[in-house]
Amino acid sequence: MLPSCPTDPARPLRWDLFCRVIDNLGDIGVCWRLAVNLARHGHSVRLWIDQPGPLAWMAPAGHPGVSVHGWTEPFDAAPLVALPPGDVWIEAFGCELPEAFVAARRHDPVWLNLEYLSAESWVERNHRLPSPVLRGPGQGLTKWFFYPGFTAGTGGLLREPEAVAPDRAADAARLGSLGLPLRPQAMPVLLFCYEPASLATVMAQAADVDWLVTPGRAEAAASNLPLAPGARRIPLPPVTQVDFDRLLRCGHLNFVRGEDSLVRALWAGQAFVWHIYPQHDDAHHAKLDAFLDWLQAPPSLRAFHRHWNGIGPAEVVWPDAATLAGWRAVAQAARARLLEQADLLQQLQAFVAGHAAGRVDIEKH
Ligand code: TRH
Repeated sequence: MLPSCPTDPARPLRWDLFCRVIDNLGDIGVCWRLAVNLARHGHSVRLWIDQPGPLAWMAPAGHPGVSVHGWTEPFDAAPLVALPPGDVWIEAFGCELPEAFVAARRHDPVWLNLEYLSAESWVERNHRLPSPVLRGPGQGLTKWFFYPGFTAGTGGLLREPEAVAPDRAADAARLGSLGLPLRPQAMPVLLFCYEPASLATVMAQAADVDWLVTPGRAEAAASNLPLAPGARRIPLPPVTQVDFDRLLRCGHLNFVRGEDSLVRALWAGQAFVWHIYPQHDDAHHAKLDAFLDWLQAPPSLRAFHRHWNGIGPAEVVWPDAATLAGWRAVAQAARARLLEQADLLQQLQAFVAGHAAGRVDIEKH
């Protein structure tokens, strides 16, 4: 047994964060955001990632305190000797850490498995559960499940200062410099989605809208669809994560998808519709319902979500001004509830500090 890492909560820690990109942008998006948040709290982070390509436009300037390392298999552990050992390991979304990395450890870290986001009730039960490592070079260690979530009994959500107190003037100046041809009389609507079941119907109804269409799947899905009178498509380039958040704050209605942009839409406090990441066994249906329950979504917003996500026969109706105001009010109320709770960074730091003080098992059981 190696000595435990000195997780003195008063000193900045070294975090090894592992990310394996499955598809889309969520894996890298969440991990980059987490790394930056940790660094902003004084920690140093090594982000090990198998496909770092999108960081070239998502975060071209990098961030002080975050170093990005390629993760290739077989993992070459030799360079680790020259690096200070990590205090905390995070395997994001159940990506298994390379055995060579685990075997090369010089002390026993706090080992966390950061899971996917869900509003389902089982999340509170599973959050912070231990998972003893029974075989391999980590045998004898314990991994801990860490679940982000929307309630106080979960690990919370990542929340930057800009999410709490946005600088509207800086947002406007920066978005102005992107040169988007927004028209004052048209409503800006951000489109970030997969291939929604009702995209054609929605676009045909949405009059006087400036559609800010994100590149990739949304652009491919929307490019040839007929528009309603007075509507226009504005194709976006890939923008940095910071600018993406700004776009969400400026959109009067935001179509978001996956995991990370959903959270940013909540912080933006504007009306939004979520295209949930589809799972082959339709497990996302219950996940969507749980989220809409937590959101306290009115019937119009529920119906729109079901249609957008291809669930059930609900008739899609483009929201009028009053309906949209109602959706925005719901988003803002949810945001206010979230601001009352500890965020993911606070929870992570408290968990690691509790681990150092030997309190973790006692708290959970
Ligand atoms: O890309 P996604 O659909 O990612 C998904 C989900 O996270 C899903 O839960 C997961 O299982 C799957 O990947 C593997 O959506 P998401 O999570 O919103 O991530 C998008 C990220 O891309 C987010 O961090 C914002 C960022 N982004 C930019 O920074 N600039 C851009 O121009 C765009 C379009 C996105």
